[in-house]
Amino acid sequence: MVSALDQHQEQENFNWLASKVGYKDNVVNKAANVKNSQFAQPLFEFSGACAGCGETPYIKNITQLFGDRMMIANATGCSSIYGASFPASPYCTNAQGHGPAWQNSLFEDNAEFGLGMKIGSDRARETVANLMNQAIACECCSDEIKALAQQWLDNKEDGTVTREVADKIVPLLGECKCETCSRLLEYKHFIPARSQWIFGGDGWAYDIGYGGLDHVLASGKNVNVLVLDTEVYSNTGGQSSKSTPAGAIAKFAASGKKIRKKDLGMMAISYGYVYVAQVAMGASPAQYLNAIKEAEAYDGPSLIIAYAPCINHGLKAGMGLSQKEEKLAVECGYWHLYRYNPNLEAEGKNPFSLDSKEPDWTKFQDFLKGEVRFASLYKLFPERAQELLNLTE
Ligand SMILES: Cc1ncc(C[n+]2csc(CCOP(=O)(O)OP(=O)(O)O)c2C)c(N)n1
Repeated sequence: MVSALDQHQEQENFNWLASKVGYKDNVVNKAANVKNSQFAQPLFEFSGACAGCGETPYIKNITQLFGDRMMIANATGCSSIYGASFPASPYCTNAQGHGPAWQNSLFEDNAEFGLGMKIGSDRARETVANLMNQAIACECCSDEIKALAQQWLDNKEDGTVTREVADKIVPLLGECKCETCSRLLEYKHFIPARSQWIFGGDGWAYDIGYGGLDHVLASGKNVNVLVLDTEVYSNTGGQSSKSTPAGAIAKFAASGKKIRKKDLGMMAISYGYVYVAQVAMGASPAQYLNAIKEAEAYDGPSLIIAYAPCINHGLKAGMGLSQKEEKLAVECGYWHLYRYNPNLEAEGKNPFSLDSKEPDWTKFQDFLKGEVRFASLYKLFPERAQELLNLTE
């Protein structure tokens, strides 16, 4: 232990690093692969989540890809607590001042809240479209403004192009004296295409917010849902949810849950027009990145179910190895990686791809024994434990 004041000497080094070295969002194509994505600035930094949290790496990475134009509706749960513990928030802005717009809603209506954000920003962007058309017809607007307005109209939903147009057109709008340009300036935040996200845990998605989530997925609207699946209500101390698998000990399931985990992905796939993926970053970062990019690009609802180890699981290897636990979970068949992309069906291809290998089932019970939530069943109910854990398998 050293005095906190001693550590302040690092501030100078940190400032130098941040201002002189910095991140490299534009040196390589950050979306091309996992390695490249790690040169980009996370717009979610220094969260107060537990060390080794399985949830935060997903959020960090998504903000590296889309953070400068993201809007996030966050269900109550761990992600809303480490997402905005007063007086600080880990969501931040890049050097240009762009970053995610974030808000927490109630536990029971977060999907609807996110859909409302989407409908609201779409409406505002329709106004932008009208104003861009007016600028093209305007006598006062310069040829440069007109060309940018046309470029915007041709690429309205393209995040990169609309960001470039915004960067160029905003300073010109200030110089032009017409009514259209001053109105466009009021709407400048809506010039870049927005990436709408809805975050929450399994307690929200599988249970309490499920009615709304189902409604929003069925709406066909272009929103991206990320379910941080810890298989329990983590933030309130590990209560059983419909995502808890059979055999796991959780609050309200003290003798091990008797019934199987709900298959949320399969339910969403049944619509046929929802992009669905199940991912585990530690098992396959590449599959995870593909799923995130495809989900974001899909012009309709997307659901990504992300496996997230949690302190409530009691990892015997420790939370320092939570990414490895995800790998073990996939190798033994506890968790599967897949993507269901409706666009492929339109091309006459199979929309479903199972991305994880045939599991090595001989490792399944060992995996369970590596987590206290399953292993403690042997101590508490030795005669029933094996029966229940076989059921899980
Ligand atoms: C309607 C309602 N019921 C209960 C709560 C209390 N509550 C806050 S967070 C939480 C647990 C969230 O669990 P989950 O959605 O799985 O997210 P995690 O904490 O695991 O990330 C609960 C029960 C609440 N905020 N609102």
